[in-house]
Amino acid sequence: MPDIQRTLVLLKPDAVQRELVGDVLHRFERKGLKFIAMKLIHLDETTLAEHYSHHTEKPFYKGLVEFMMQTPVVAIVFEGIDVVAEMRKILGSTNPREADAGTVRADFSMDLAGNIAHASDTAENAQIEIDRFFKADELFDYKKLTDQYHFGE
Ligand code: FUP
Repeated sequence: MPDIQRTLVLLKPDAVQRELVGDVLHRFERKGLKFIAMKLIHLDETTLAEHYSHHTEKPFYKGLVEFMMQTPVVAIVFEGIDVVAEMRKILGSTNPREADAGTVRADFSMDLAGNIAHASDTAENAQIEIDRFFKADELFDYKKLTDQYHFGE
């Protein structure tokens, strides 16, 4: 049985300011990934302290939080086979200068904080992050007619 997962993506303020939202979203769409929720959110310090709880003691934390509050971010939930790992593969390594060519971060960025997008690292964390940013009735259930071309029968 295929492992149907969900993952949470945030297109960060650098993507918004640099007018890259459409380009990045286009890459996800061309891969056949299915979004089931999408909205703008202006993050606050409380939400970011939860989201980056593994970084609160780090020297870069304050700058990271200020950066993440510069503009609204585009929050998206994707659903599909192995979508957690697939999304992280498309984005590439956290540091854009170490990311493989062809990935979003390698192709669009040189900056560690401004690395275009966040994506959940495990299915378990994805569920926590989705609950953090979305209400249940903001997630949609629909059939994508192109699934047969992307995933076979
Ligand atoms: P990721 O799971 O790829 O989002 O990576 P991390 O959770 O390790 O990092 C979260 C954010 O902190 C990244 F967007 C980049 C930023 N960061 C820095 O700004 N400086 C660092 O030294 C490490 C991470």
